[in-house]
Amino acid sequence: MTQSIVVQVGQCGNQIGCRFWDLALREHSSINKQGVYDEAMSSFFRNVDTRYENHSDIPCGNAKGKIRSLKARAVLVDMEEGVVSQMVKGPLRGIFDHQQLITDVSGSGNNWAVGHMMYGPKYREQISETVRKAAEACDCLQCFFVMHSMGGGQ
Ligand SMILES: Nc1nc2c(ncn2[C@@H]2O[C@H](COP(=O)(O)OP(=O)(O)OP(=O)(O)O)[C@@H](O)[C@H]2O)c(=O)[nH]1
Ligand SMILES: [Mg+2]
Repeated sequence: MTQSIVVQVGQCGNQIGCRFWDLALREHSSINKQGVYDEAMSSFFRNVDTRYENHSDIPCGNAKGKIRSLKARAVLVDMEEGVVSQMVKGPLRGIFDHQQLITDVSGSGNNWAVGHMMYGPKYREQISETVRKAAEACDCLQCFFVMHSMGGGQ
């Protein structure tokens, strides 16, 4: 089975991403009634529970807030930390760890030049390193989804 990595950037990208992960978990729990880690699940989630040898024995649960063994194959980038902070405090908090988050405080204020000239060079290395680590956790990487608005300074 192949895997996909979601890169969500800026307020819009992260808000849409938040809906995406919520829906992915809902779909999983309505189709996979036993709540086990299967191949379909591995497309968007990696399993960090090392206690089980056989993948299909791994319980990954259905209740969103309680999931601890699943981590989204995602990189969250926003130079204004508000939306990402809300996400990691909300019901989806269990599926992200802090190594997947790249945030700053002030944002670009809808100014593309600030994003391009200031935050771009400052965070380029960290973003590519985080994406590289997400790619290394895949057996067979199929694609990247990049979610962002067409406006905004990102
Ligand atoms: N469809 C949709 N559009 C959004 C959403 N949030 C913001 N936008 C649109 O995105 C554009 C602004 O871009 P943002 O994503 O807020 O900006 P940003 O990427 O965070 O960049 P800065 O805040 O300028 O650093 C505006 O056109 C908004 O209408 C959302 O949740 N859904
Ligand atoms: Mg913003």
